[in-house]
This record gives sequence, structure tokens and C-alpha cells, in this order.
Amino acid sequence: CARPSSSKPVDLNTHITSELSKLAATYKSKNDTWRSVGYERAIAAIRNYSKEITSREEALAIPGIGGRLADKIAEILESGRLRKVAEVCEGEEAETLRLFLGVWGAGPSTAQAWYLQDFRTLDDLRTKATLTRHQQIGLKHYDDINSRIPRSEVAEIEEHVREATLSLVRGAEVLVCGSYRRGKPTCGDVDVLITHPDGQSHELIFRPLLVRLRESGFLTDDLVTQEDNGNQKKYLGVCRLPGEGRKHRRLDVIVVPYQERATALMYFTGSAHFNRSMRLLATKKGMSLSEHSLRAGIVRQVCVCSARNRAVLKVFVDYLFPETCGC
Ligand code: DCP
Ligand code: MG
Ligand code: MN
Repeated sequence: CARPSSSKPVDLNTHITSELSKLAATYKSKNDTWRSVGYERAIAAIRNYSKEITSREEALAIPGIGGRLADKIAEILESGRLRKVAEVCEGEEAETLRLFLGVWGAGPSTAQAWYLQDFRTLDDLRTKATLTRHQQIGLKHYDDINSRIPRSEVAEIEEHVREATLSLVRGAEVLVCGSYRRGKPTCGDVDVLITHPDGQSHELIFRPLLVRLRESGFLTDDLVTQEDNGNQKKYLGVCRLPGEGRKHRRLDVIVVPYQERATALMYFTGSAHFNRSMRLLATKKGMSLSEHSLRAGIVRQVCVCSARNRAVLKVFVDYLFPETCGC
């Protein structure tokens, strides 16, 4: 939900989830999706548990926690740490892969390939590796891109993009989604959603806005411009606010038609894990959810307001209007 973080249940098991997070991240960096998703699910289950876990049995009783995971939890309870973390997450290879994965445009396979080519530092990459255009940008802004953005700066960036948008088309809506809208204290990037309530003027925004922001020096590097995703247009790039001492920040902008606003807002607010759960829930109910729409089966295109679909719709509405959902 997009509720303030202050009203979230307190995670009383951070000593457990922080250890498991290290494993999830390392398996992800090694392209071991199976294990990393498994640990992420367990972490989500533990975060949802409102009490402090005090025993193996208690852990085992939590839905989604099996025997082997309960053993690991027991080890953390006893010793405060997990031997497996040292085994899997520490050491030269894991640390180098982590370093390389910080290069925007480099995934686990690339990081692994660089490691196998005996590259160990960012300087090795700069001088010896063959880099894509994206990776060159990622490397150039490595430190900036990998530092978290305080909420106050996200708000400044939002305002900057809003002013530029409104100077092009009056009445446009500009809203930061992503981790910012989920109330996180700091963000990895800035995810701006733009639409227009008249249902048409959004079409006039995308390219002119990018031109304007480039000309003013706000956009410093373009990564990906995607205009063929249905009616939604997406830009991924790097920006920097005017003034001394500002960092380069990753900026994502999507421009969407007003009729897709609700589903786009939900998708772009995330989290990615939440989106996966919602899509799965929709599928279980014979529907299909994307950033474009919520639809009843592809065969029978029934209106989502039919009685059969009200349960899904309620979850959907609760999400969009959390102040009324009482969760
Ligand atoms: N998203 C998704 N699946 C992905 C990537 C993104 O559903 N594989 C959606 C959910 C995310 C939103 O897009 O919340 C924005 O993506 P980000 O990568 O910017 O993620 P966050 O804003 O959630 O976190 P961060 O603070 O790291 O930017
Ligand atoms: Mg984000
Ligand atoms: Mn993003």
C-alpha cells in the first residue's frame, strides 16, 4: 500500500531477514533465480509475521517457511549469524560480482564473464573490458547511481519535471511512484508517471519534454527510450538538478493515457514483488493484470465490474485508495 511507512507493522525480526537478504542478493548476482526468489519469499513471510520469532518450531509454523529455512532461523537465533552467509556471500568472487553488478546495464552473466576474464576492479573494466553504451554510462556515474536518494531530493526532481511538463501542456498530472510512493526513506531512482485528465494531451508530452529537459542540461545521459509499449511511453536516463554539488540520479519517466492511469500507477508503484502477487491473484481469478489494464479472460472480455470479479476489484481498489481500505 502507498501508506506512510510510520503506520507499517514493525519488523521484529530484522536480525533474521538481514542475514537472509544477503543470501537472496548473492544468489541473484549469481543468476540463481530459483534460490534468490525462494529467500525473497521467506523474507516477505517473516516480515509479515508480527511477532519476534523465538524458536525453530515457531518459525516452522509460519506459512512459507519449511524445515531447512527453520534450521537457518534457529542458527541465527542461537549464534546471531549464519555460516552460510560467510560461505556464499563473502570472498573475492562474491564481492567482485557485487561490485560489477553496480554497473548499470550489467547483469549477472556479464558480471560473471568479467570475473572470468580476470577483471577485479572498476578500473579494469574502464581500461580492459568491452563495454556497451549503457555500461559506459553506468561506469561513468558508478558512485552517484549507487548512492541512495533522500526523499527531499526526489521531491525536488519531481517538481523540476512537473514544471517542465506544465510549461508544455497545462493540466498534466506528474507523480513520483516507485519506492518513493511506497514511503521508503531513500530511493534507488526516481520513477515519474505523467498523464493528462483530458485523455488526449498526454500524446503531446513525451518527446517535447525530453527535448526540453535535455536542452536545460537536466538530462545528462539517455539509456532507453521505449515508445512501442502500447500507448505507454517509457524513458530511462540520468538526470542532475541544477546547482553545485548535485549528484547524477537515475530517472525513469512513463507517459500514459488517462484510461490506463490506475493500472499504470499500481504497476509503477510496485513493489516488483507486489506486482507479481497481484498478477498471480488476477490470473487465479481468471483475469489478467498488466500496467495497461485489468481484464477478465482473453476469451471472454467481461467487464471487470461483474459480480464474479468483485473480489479482485476490491483488492485493486483497496490498493489504489489505501486510506479507505483499513489494512
Ligand atoms: N517493476 C516491476 N518489475 C520489475 C521492475 C519494476 O514490476 N522487474 C515496477 C515495480 C517497481 C516499479 O516498477 O516498484 C519501479 O521500479 P524500480 O526499479 O524503480 O523499483 P523501486 O522504485 O520499487 O525501488 P528503487 O528504490 O530501487 O528504485
Ligand atoms: Mg524506483
Ligand atoms: Mn525505476
